[in-house]
Amino acid sequence: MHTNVNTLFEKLWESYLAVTPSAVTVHDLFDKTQGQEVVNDHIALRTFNLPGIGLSALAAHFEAVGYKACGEYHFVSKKLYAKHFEHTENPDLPKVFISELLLEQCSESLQETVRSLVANMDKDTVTQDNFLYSGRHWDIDYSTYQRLLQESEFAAWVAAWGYRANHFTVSNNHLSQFDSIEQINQAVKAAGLSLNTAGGEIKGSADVMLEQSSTLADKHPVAFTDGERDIPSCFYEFAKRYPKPDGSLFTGFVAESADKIFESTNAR
Ligand code: OOG
Ligand code: NI
Repeated sequence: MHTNVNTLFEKLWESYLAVTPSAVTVHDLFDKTQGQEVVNDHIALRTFNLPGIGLSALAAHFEAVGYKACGEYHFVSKKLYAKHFEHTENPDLPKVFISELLLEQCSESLQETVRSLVANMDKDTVTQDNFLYSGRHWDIDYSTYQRLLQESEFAAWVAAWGYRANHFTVSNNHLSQFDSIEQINQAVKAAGLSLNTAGGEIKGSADVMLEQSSTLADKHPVAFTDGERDIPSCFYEFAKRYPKPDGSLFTGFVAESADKIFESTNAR
């Protein structure tokens, strides 16, 4: 486990950039117009709820550098469970959203496939420093990926990409030259990128204290045992937070919006 939170995020960023070339375009868009560092609202990671590699195993890496669990979320039709984490001392550090696929709710065949992939993984790797950005620990062929895709886009994504951040999120609240998600969306589209339109370009509203949008994941080559293929990798998100009745900014997530953000990595 890392002891330095900044090193952990730097490494997560590097492994994300390696498969998400459009992230450079997005990052430049806001860094150049702002002349300052982009502040990340949050990042997200995914896993399966198998012993030793579930949500809590990933969370332990963040807990080791000062994070604590703050909210939980259920996605019934996607068969996912998630929690979000905040840093106990530094509210400017990115929040972390971790989700796991509830395998016991999936078909026997999906369960068997996932168990056999994960069986190839050395369980000690889970506690190593680099685990959260270590990618895939098993071989997979393209037809297995496609079979998973038919039942669960989430399962197929984790099976193909393994452990890495699936998105970083620009905090609109920290951008001085963009007042709204709408304005950000215009700039992102003008830069030639496509937005995830599931549930509309903007998910949420001031009423739920959170507005979000995201790009569609890049298509990036993955090595399958039977050859390399381009499949959806990772994406960029934009979030604007609104104050709670007590005046402090809302720090949670909105399940109905998150449900649509997951679809940023859907095959299409
Ligand atoms: C996480 C989707 C949810 C949000 O901001 O609501 C999310 C994922 O795609 O793994 O990031
Ligand atoms: Ni997100």
